[in-house]
Amino acid sequence: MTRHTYFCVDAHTCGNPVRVVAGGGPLLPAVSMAEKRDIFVRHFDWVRRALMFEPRGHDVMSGTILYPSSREDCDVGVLFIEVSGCLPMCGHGTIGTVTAAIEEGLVIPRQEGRIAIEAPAGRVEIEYTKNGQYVDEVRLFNVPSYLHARDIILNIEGLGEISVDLAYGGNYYVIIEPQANWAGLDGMSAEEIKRLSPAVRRAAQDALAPVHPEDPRILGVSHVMWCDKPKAAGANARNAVFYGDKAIDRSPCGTGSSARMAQLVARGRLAVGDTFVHESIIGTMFNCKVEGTRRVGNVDAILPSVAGWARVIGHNTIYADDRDPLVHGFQLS
Ligand code: PYC
Repeated sequence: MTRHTYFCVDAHTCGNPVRVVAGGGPLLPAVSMAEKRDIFVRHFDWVRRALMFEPRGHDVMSGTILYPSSREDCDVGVLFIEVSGCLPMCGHGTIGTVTAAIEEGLVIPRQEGRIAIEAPAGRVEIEYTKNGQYVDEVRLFNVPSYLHARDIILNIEGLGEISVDLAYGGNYYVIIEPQANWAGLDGMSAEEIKRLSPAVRRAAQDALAPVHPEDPRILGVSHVMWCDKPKAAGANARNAVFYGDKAIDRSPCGTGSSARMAQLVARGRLAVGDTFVHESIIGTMFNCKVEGTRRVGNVDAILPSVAGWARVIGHNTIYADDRDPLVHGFQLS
């Protein structure tokens, strides 16, 4: 019998789960986080499935495994695990992980209020503010984000022809705004989002098959963002982001907000220096900003920042035990 034990700090960022594996994750060689991600996906993906899917997780579960970073300029390496796989970058995951890591003393910052993480998608600087022992807010300065394609027509069963944009913010997002064949989020149930999104994602992938201009390991359309006007006072826009097979982000989605700002800047609807308050499907908000610009390969990109709060909800020691016929998790189809 083999029992693997994972020492986790469970948290949520604006409603979306973040399970931080602080101990027990598989040992990986001292290479970059991008290479660690490749090795993990090839040899240890069962760990992700065990910790994310039922019966230890659920259809929306998301988390991270902490590693030492091999970069001098980073305080910790972060591997993102979730129901859809191992993302190159995750915004809500970063906010929850930094909150848990600081509050629980898992990372000792070299300078109070600032750390840098090594994500598979690159180095991400973080600023956080504290109130006593608690972290109030985390702001991440995300990877350069850019609009990959605009005005792409997709024919989707159940919707008809829709026009979408595709943008990168650490993951590739199909972005759908209200239009003739889609009235907006108010007329759409969560079940409908889950039913329509896989077809939209498939069609966008078939049409565009994006590959990151500087890192060919980052590729493919993974997320679908349905956009609408805000409901909450102070917000600029609202979204529902679909990922995996059944998940809708309860937070406003950090990489999604970065992709959305890149799209809006490219379309002249937002400018460098502008703030952008993004509202989630449950009314929680991220305070985002277009910090600057950068070239990525041959394309114009923005440097986005995203700020939000997270709460630690408990410690969770989880077993993945060979005696358990469901050790590798399951998902209802
Ligand atoms: O916050 O970047 C994000 C994210 C990705 C998937 C779910 N949340």
